Amino acid sequence: MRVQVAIIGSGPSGLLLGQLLHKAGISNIILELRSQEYVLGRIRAGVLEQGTVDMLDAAGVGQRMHTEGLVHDGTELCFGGRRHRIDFKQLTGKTVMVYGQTEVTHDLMDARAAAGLPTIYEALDVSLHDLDGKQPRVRYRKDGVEHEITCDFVAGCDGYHGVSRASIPADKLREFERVYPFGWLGVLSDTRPVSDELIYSNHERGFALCSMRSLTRSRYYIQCSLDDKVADWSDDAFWEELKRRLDDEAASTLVTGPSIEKSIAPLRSYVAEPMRYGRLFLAGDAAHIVPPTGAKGLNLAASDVQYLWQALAEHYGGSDAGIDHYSERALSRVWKAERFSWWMTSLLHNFPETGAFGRRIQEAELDYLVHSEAAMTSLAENYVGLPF
Ligand code: FAS
Ligand code: PHB
Repeated sequence: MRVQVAIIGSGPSGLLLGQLLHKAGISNIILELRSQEYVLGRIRAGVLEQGTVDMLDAAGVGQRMHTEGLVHDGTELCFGGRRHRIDFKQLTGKTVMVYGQTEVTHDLMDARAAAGLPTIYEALDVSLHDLDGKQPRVRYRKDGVEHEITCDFVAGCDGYHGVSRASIPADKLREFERVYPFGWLGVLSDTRPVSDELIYSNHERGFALCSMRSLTRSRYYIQCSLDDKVADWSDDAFWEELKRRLDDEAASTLVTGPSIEKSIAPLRSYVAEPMRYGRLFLAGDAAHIVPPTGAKGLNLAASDVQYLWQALAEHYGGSDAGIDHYSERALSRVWKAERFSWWMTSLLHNFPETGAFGRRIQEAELDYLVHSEAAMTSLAENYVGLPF
């Protein structure tokens, strides 16, 4: 089989890239390791920047998002037993869209199917070949049968554990990483959200986040030990700990209920440079990971895809300026989002190793933040998304 672009991975990066390439008349196929049901079963991001919303509209998949998504004008920081609002709209003129990654993935999969575009699910042993030549090849096994695809380019959209980054010779890659000494225990519940907007809480017992997927489905997180296992946490234990980390009003009005999903995610900051090797381009989590505190992971995948589909369209229009500039352009925005995600994580989580001094510094920074329009504007402009 031959296509212009072979996309590895059917997460948001791969699906959005496939849709935008198709609209630009560029043939593509997606190879996905897992089943479609497995991909849709993963519970991940919840907040979309305006730039991501605009891209989903440009891809022709924004309808349900505008109908079912929730536009948020701000968020609240909770510390010292009180909540403080950061008014994105007043400070930046921008808002964010609360619409789960699962729904984004669903909408993109539906659009891909409607366009009759090929996706090979449960494609095993994907391997990439001749990436440094003019005719890369991708091999995979499906139902016991070996297949080979020849293409012009390979888009590595296969996440942190994928095969694409691993196919780049080690001496061609520079990696930057920070692993955090804690994780996030997340719960999804069909309960009314505790507040109209998200609440990010800094508490001496640990970080907590109150988010949502709709007006009837809530998403909550608490900072937990990396030694914790999901089985260690009953629903009741989770709800009681979450209440301890919130202000009195939120704790008393929190609607609890059975968890419909419960998982622990480790937190890391990670960047691989460059995001290109020959005819292979990395996008999304395949190239970088952020701690979810700043709600940047999915949104960074979107800006990578924006730069990549434009660069590939330029190539087929006769100019390689875009593909030659892709890595540098993408990394410029990636590192700013890495910085913001690291800063939000450092500000809001409990770091026992920094001791009482570190705690006082956090308290002083939070107090300064909520009393300084300049500081709140800086948080707001990063949270709503820096320009693509
Ligand atoms: P993805 O990892 O979503 O997709 C990669 C795809 O490639 C997967 O479907 C995988 O099965 C497939 N794949 C892997 N190896 C392959 C191979 N060898 N061959 C073929 N296919 C292969 N971001 C936020 O903004 N907020 C959050 O709250 C948040 N929570 C998260 C929780 C967890 C547990 C994780 C892991 C991430 C979270 N993220 C969050 C980040 C997340 O949303 C990512 O940024 C987003 O999924 C990135 O999308 P992709 O780049 O498409 O990668
Ligand atoms: C979520 O709703 O899953 C979510 C929202 C904001 C974050 C992280 C996760 O910063």
